[in-house]
Amino acid sequence: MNATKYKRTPQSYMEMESRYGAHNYHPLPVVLSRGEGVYVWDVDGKRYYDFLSAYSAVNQGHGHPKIVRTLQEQAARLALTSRAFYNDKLGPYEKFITEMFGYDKVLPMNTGAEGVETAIKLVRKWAYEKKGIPRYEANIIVAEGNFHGRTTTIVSFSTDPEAKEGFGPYTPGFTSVPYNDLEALEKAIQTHPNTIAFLVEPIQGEAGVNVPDEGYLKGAKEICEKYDCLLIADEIQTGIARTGRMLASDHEGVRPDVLILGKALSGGVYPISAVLADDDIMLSIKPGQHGSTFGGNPVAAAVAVAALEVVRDEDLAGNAARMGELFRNLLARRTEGNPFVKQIRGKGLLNAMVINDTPESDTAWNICLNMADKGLLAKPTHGNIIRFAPPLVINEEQIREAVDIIAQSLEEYAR
Ligand code: IF1
Repeated sequence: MNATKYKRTPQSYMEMESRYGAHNYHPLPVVLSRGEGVYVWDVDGKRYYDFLSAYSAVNQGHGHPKIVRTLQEQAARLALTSRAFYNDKLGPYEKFITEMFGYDKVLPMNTGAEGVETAIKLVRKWAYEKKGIPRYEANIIVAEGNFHGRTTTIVSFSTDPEAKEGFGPYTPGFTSVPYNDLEALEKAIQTHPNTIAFLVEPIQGEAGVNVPDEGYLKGAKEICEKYDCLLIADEIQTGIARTGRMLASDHEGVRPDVLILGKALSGGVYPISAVLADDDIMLSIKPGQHGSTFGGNPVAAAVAVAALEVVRDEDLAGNAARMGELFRNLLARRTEGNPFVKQIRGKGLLNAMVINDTPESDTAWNICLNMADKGLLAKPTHGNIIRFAPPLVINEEQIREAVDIIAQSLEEYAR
């Protein structure tokens, strides 16, 4: 037998993914095999700061002992029952999460996109039953530049050609308005009297950490109230302490009518999403009308409680606020005058740097390659924007070292 045939090099893993996997991603050329806290290691044992955190799913840090232990113990004890029967983890989880976020009820699902789909179905049902909207005439307003997932309905109201083009026919029932524009929102509701809801990200993640003006979400909530529409907040990426508060909506004291959570609701070990709402809305969906084989399974329920307890007990929101402030200040100071740095923006530990080059250029990609070389992983979005979103357990010393790496990479590039 030829032993070399079985040799596993970084190159061989990348080739296997390319040969046997669909080409729906273009990853940075690193092959990871281990993680702990804010760090990940590649197959050669090289350590990196993880400044993507699996798109904010790993807020609690890689391999958090409490979350991993909960996952292992519950998987061994009872993993899946389906919702045809009760289980002894779901009820306690539902009580815990509704009390934590202050809603009457929760509907458990798995992926973020499923959470968004669930919210859409929920508000439509509510509208036909409670609001008296003519059958199948309900309209939902969304924001330009949104990212809510990959299902056919969700890409139907995307404004990103990459996410949308070629996947029609598209689902009707959505109108989009410019983000961060309250006047446009109100006008759209007036133009579409069957509008039932406004679906929005408190900060647009995929759009490149697009932080709206202060008061935007509060204003949107007021407009929704004025026209008896529901505010649906997609906090799949901004929630669970990422922006320095438990929810990004908390920054403005806004309580969305429908709240969607995902990603870090599991600490990144399992796909868990949730839709929260009060009885008036949630009870519009009756037995048999919506569901999921895996939604609300015992592993998910146990893991979500553990993941939320970690966020609360370790004050990850407070740490995200403090470390985010430090990160933006240090980075701004260290990159002052660098011709490639156009803007640094963000809230808490959801941050981005806009690179001063066209979206078609490979400048941001090359800077990311250089940072990876120096031991920090981040990925460009929309060509010229680099997101910086480390796990929320990061400390001051680690922030300083990470800023050193980022600043050095940018300096080298500017030379
Ligand atoms: C991909 C970005 C992040 C989300 C919000 C719902 C979902 C997401 C606000 C869907 C998912 C992802 C998924 C991932 C890339 C990614 C992403 F690059 F597109 F912009 F996070 F920043 N709502 N975001 O951000 O959740 O169904 O994936 O669990 O699709 O490649 P999901």
